[in-house]
Amino acid sequence: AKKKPAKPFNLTSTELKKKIIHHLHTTLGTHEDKANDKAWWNATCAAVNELVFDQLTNTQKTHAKKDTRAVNYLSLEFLMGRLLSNNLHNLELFKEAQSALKSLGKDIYEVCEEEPDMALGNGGLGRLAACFIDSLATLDYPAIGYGIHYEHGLFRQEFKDGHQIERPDSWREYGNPWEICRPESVQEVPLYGYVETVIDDDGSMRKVWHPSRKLKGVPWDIPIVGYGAKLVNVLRLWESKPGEAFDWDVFNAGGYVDAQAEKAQAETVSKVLYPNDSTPQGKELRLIQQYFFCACSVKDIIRRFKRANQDWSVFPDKVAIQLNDTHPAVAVPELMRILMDEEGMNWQQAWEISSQTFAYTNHTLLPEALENWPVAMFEHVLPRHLEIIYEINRRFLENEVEAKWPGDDAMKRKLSIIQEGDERMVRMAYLSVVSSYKVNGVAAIHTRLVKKDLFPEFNDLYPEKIVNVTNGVTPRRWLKAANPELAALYDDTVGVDWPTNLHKLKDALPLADDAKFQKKFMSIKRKNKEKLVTEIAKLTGVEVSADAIFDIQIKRLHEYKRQQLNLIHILTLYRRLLENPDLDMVPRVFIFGAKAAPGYHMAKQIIFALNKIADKVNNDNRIQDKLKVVFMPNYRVSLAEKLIPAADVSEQISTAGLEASGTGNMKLALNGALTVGTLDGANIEIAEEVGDDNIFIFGLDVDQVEAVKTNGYNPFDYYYSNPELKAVLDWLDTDFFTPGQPGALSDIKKSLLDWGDQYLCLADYQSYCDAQNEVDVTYRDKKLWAKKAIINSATMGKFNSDRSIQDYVDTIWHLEKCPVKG
Ligand code: 26M
Repeated sequence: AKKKPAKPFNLTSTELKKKIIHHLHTTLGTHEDKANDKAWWNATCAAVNELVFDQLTNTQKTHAKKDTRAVNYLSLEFLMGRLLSNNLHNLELFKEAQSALKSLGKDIYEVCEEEPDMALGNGGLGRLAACFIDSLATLDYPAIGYGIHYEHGLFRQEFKDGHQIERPDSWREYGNPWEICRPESVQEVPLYGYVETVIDDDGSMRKVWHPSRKLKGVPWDIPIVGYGAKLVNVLRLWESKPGEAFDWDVFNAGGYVDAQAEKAQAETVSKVLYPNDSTPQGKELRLIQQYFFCACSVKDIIRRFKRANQDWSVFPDKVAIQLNDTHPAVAVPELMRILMDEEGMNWQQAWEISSQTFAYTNHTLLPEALENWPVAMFEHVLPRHLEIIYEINRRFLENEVEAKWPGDDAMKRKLSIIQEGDERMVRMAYLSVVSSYKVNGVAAIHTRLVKKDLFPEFNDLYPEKIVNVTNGVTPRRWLKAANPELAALYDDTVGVDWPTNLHKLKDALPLADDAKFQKKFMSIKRKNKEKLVTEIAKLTGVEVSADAIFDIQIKRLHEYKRQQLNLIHILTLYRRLLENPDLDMVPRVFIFGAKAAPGYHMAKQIIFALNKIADKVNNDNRIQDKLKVVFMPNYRVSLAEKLIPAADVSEQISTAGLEASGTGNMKLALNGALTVGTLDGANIEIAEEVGDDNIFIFGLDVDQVEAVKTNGYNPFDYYYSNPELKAVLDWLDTDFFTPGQPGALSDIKKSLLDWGDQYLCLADYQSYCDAQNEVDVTYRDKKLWAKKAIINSATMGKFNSDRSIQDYVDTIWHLEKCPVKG
């Protein structure tokens, strides 16, 4: 094994211990004798911050001085999870902190458990943003993440009689040690009002927006420590407050209550994260959230630009703005507005700059997930921005579309940023494509479909614009921190530099067949499973055995992700077991973690059904514990960190063509789970890396899905021709799982039959059952399974988010590294 490079901070555990105690006394105002774990956690964070804040200042000085090009990552979501363990790992001080706390009688894992998750995101898109800012800092790239300082992150999930209920999440109720408020950098945000056209003396025309309300954006900075801690970037999150023009006169004149109400309204803007991840609801508050944080961020970007530059024409050389989906697309008309209305540029000058600045990442092909805003609402909230969007659209249609398809009005209607009809809509995806210099999909197949199905005409118009950047995950959080024992095994086997060069794991491949290595690898898996057994008992009361196959599906609940396919397969096994309790099968524990959007009826039904099935199966002593079903409540980043290292099987079973990439698939394989999956999203690239023998691929591929749909799909064909399938679906109509409530699970059956089975579960059912049978057969051969698990983990090098970021840098951002001296 290679020698470790010098640590960023040469702190001994004794020195760290001193700092922790110091902060326990002076920051927390308590004492060793009476401090609880929360206080120890806070004191440890404060000790870490001493190092981090210093390096943050260094970084900001260096970046300001060098004025290098930077990327500004605009995202409504950053799903950060917990930061203490991650920061300690990135500072390479985890071991030191562990022994420091140990000598104080504290277990570091228990102390870390005190930290509430920063759940400022829904799922994949938000977690990707978090992995990306980790990689940007690790690779020495200047970057800022911009988002919203939500008071409440994604709701906390509880179950009541098997039903999901949503409870507010309050991640910073008692303060948060990681954030720094920057009142010196507040920004003002105008809203509503009207636009005046002014003709100046020289005959030229100007637009003046007279907003009727103003908000204030207060920035909170979270330091982002790169691995090795050379560079500390920031995540800047905006909190909304009433604007300065807040009516103190009304306040003094006895309008105290009204003024308080206005204040509350302003604070509502950053109050809560919208919990949808597939069907935007078109709520005015959501549009205001989007504009609020884009306006603050664009102003902040311009302020920094102006500090170092006089000449606007270099703006696109200094600034890249990445739009994480269309959610922040209103930043485009906002930049145009500032350049024209405030900086006095004409359209060409402003457009030249703006259209070289923005790039857009598409994360979904689901038509219902594409954001469209009613024109009337847009006009009410942002009248000037609507005008600008009209003008972007007019020039696009009259110049570019007309040049390519002369006289083709149908084409103009089709590609218009404004969708005509009863209720006219602003199509945010089209606005984003037209306004960006690059558009990217998030996995090879996804990008292919973005070009072919989502934006084919745009791809004809701009043949170089759409590119692929396959997603990745940070191996620091998802292997080093989450699976310390496997990380240590890799340290010993392939050397210690795999956290920054994940391809290094391949050096372990020759050992995939080695009995001793297999034993080490699988005994780590075993230990992780045993830890999860305890956690499952604690959180659900269900007793499971680590001898069983741990088969895990963790992701948002959505019909396209097909938790219901997993469900009907579980029922299939259960039926077989009831018919033959001596059935020879490897015991299996099916584990779920998933939140449903609060208004998504079918998703909530599927959760309810799984909970009811779990109740029945887990308490049925006829089946000799061969089958267990566990639904872990409140799935979130910190729970993922416990589940993923313990997984044997990773369920990635979306209808082909619908999961843009997936990133859980990468995390699970990296930790030695074997994938049962469709040829969808990044599964395809995972299969290429691990080889066809080491993954259980089933079901229709993208082309077959398309063919089935065009030929007219009828789920009843499968229902009537497959007796086992028919039996399990009919089971859902009885009250077997919901005693006294017949029909309580009928909607699931209906959705799979009467309502057309939109996601082709029945078409893939048999193939899925066969793949699951393969899993059972393969697992019996312990050595064969170990070999496949090792190959899965050791070939995940490509899915390092550092590689994704380097792809963005090479094809889209063109940044230069800007290392910082310690
Ligand atoms: C939109 C409007 C209003 C409220 C919420 C939304 C919204 C929020 C999140 C819509 C979609 C959101 O996320 C979509 C998402 O997470 N997509 C996933 O992105 C991952 C990262 O690229 C991919 O790996 C997943 O395949 C893709 O589903």
